[in-house]
Amino acid sequence: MAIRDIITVPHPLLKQVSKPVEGGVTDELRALMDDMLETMYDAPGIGLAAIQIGEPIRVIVMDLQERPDDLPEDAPAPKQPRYFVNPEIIWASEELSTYDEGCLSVPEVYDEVKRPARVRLKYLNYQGEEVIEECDGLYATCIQHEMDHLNGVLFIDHLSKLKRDRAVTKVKKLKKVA
Ligand code: K1U
Ligand code: ZN
Repeated sequence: MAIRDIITVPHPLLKQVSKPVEGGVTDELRALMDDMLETMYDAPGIGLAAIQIGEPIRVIVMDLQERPDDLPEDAPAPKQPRYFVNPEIIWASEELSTYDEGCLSVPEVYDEVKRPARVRLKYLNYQGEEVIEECDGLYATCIQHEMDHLNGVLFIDHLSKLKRDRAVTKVKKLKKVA
């Protein structure tokens, strides 16, 4: 496994639409998903799309780092990795929910985005099996944010032009001092 570099705005790849995975879930693809997960944990983040490490294919990893109620305060959250190959949203609720989103490709910028509160998903998992499931809460928010990445859309594209331009300028400045 390896930690890969995460690309940040205004990298042109972040605007690219990612291609579906052909030929199912192979060992090579699982190795890429392992790298993505390690990169996401290292960042740290709760989701990552393959395009964020420069791979324009429709693959997402996620771990919402939910803590069971009975877990001692000093214990780390148990790992609950999720893998999505060729994910599709097959239904979205009319009801919306708002979340203060962040993005590893737009570091240190957070803002509210309104999205459908519940979605039904279809995807292939780590074993290459087809899964259909409904989700809500942070899971629904995060999968929609990551699916936006697969379509070349960033959370700042849901904001005003003024806020978007400010976000890009802030990241450019951060990179200059790093
Ligand atoms: O860049 C990304 O796509 C990952 C992004 C996912 C996300 C966060 C919030 C709402 C929607 C999607 C992040 O993980 S940003 C970092 C973050 O949220 C976080 C980091 C450490 C602990 C907990 C959360
Ligand atoms: Zn993101």
